[in-house]
Amino acid sequence: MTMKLVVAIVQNEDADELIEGLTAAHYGATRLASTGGFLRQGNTTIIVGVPDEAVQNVVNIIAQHSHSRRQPVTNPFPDNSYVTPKRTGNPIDPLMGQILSGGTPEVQTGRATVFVLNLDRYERV
Ligand code: 2BA
Repeated sequence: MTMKLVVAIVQNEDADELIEGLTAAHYGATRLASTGGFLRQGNTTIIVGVPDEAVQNVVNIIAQHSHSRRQPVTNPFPDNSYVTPKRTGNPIDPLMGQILSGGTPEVQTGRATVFVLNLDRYERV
C-alpha cells in the first residue's frame, strides 16, 4: 500500500477541533508545537500518515476545521535587539517600522499550510 505523510501547519486556535475531526474520521494524527518563521509566534503542526487514496479526505478535513484570521503582530525581538531594516532586509521590516512607532499591524493568515510527502515506509513495530 502506498502511503503519504500529510503535514499541516495551523493556528493554535484551530488545533483541538482539527485533531477531533481527524480522530473522529479514524485517522491517526500527531500534534507538534511549532513556531512560524515570520511572526515567530506559536503555531501547531499536525502530521497524519495515510494511504494515498485518503489524502484528499484528510485535506478536506483540514480545510473544514481551519480558519483564516487577521492576526496582530507583536514584536518578536527581545528589547533593543532588532537590527535596522537597511542591514537585515528581513520581510518583517515594514511591520517593525509600525510596531516601533507604537502601532499594532496585522497580517491575514491563510487557513492552513499543507504539504503532502511520499512515505517510503510505514510500520508499527
Ligand atoms: P509564519 O511564518 O509566522 O507566518 C504567519 C503569517 O504571516 C502568514 O500566514 C502570512 O499571513 C504572514 N507572512 C508570512 N511571511 C510573510 C512575509 N514575507 N510578508 C508578509 N506577511 C508574511 P500563512 O501564510 O498562513 O502561514 C502560516 C504559517 O505556515 C507560517 O507562520 C509558517 O509557520 C508556515 N508556513 C507558511 N509557508 C510555509 C512554507 N513554504 N514552508 C514552511 N512553513 C510555511
